[in-house]
Amino acid sequence: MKKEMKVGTLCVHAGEAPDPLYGAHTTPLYQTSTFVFESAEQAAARFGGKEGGYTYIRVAPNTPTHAVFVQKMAALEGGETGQTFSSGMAAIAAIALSQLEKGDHLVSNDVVYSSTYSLFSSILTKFGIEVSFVDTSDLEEVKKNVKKNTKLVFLETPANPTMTICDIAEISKMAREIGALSVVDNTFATPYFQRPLQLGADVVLHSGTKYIGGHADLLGGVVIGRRGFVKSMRSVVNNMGATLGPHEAWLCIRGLKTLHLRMEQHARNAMEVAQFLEAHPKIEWVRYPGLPSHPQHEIAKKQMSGFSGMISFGIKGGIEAGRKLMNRVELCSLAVSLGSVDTLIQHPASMTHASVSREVRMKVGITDDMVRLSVGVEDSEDIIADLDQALNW
Ligand code: LCS
Repeated sequence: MKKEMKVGTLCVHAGEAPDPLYGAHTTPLYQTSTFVFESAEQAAARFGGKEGGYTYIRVAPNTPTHAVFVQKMAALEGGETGQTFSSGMAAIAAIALSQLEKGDHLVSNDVVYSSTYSLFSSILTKFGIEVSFVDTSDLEEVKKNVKKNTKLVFLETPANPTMTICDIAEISKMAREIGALSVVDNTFATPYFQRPLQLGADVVLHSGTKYIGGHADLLGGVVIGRRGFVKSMRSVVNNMGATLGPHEAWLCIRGLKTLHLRMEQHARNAMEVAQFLEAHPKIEWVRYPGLPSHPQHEIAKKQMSGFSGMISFGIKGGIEAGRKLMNRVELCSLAVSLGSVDTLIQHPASMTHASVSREVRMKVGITDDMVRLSVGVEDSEDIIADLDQALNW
């Protein structure tokens, strides 16, 4: 595919070609666990790494369906190649396990998805890896915390659930200077609004469960980076077994075909909902990167071409009032996950981030009054009307 194709065209076409066997227009779903070889010699060449191609579903590049998903994502992120996983967490675990060893130091955002926090704070540390959770929105803090043995700098921006933004270009530069790898969890923004590799990051990853799949019907993950980096993950990929199912890979391809359309609508709706909430007398505060009131609005404008569909806000009356709101919504679903076509509402302190201690939550700003909205692609008037009636007590 020509380099200069626009993003919408890439969403629809990148990585795909008519099936050479029967001419099927859409990418076939290779629902198979194993592959038949033409000869014992060919099998030996494939397993010996002398010939590319497919062997067994757990072994990269898994199946031709997975390969198309990787190519589409690589085109969208502007990266060389990648690897799919059974979940976003599997993708993060594989990056950490393949790049870090005993005595290495990891710098991470202090606000990250709760399982990322647990993986870093409770699991990696068991293997002698040192972890520092840092307010990465403050470049001085990052500078103060990187050390000689820092091997990996992990950024989640916008961060789940505070929507804190950090400067990908500046921090990637700092990481490069000390020989550390910069990794960005781009789940909230998607490559439609933010392309970390173009900003200087080494690796980008997604929970494919969210905007990539887009319809709340699958679990998946994907990592994009340079060929050498992806190769360096291969042993962990092939032996850990956190393999994406072929059907999920196929659903991700289908989801990506409309990523550009969905993201435009998510962002347009989120801006309208954020403005509605900011003006509402029962709302204490709103965090949406597109609002001038967001503390890192300027950085967001610099590195994002749009502000996606995630909002967090505090309600007057704290958690009791928040519960009342969540119990009163009718159109919005009270559910975790995010990035689906339908609007989801949840309470981070008692739901997504309940596994993070209250002390840590308070320190990093995951307050008890915080409600998180994943704004869907419905008509914005209807989402706002639902929130308005739910707040009317
Ligand atoms: N990264 C981010 C930023 C996430 O929000 C999540 C999941 C993950 C990684 C992990 O992805 P998974 O393994 O679930 O595919 N976030 C969730 C959330 O906020 N609610 O439920 C899941």
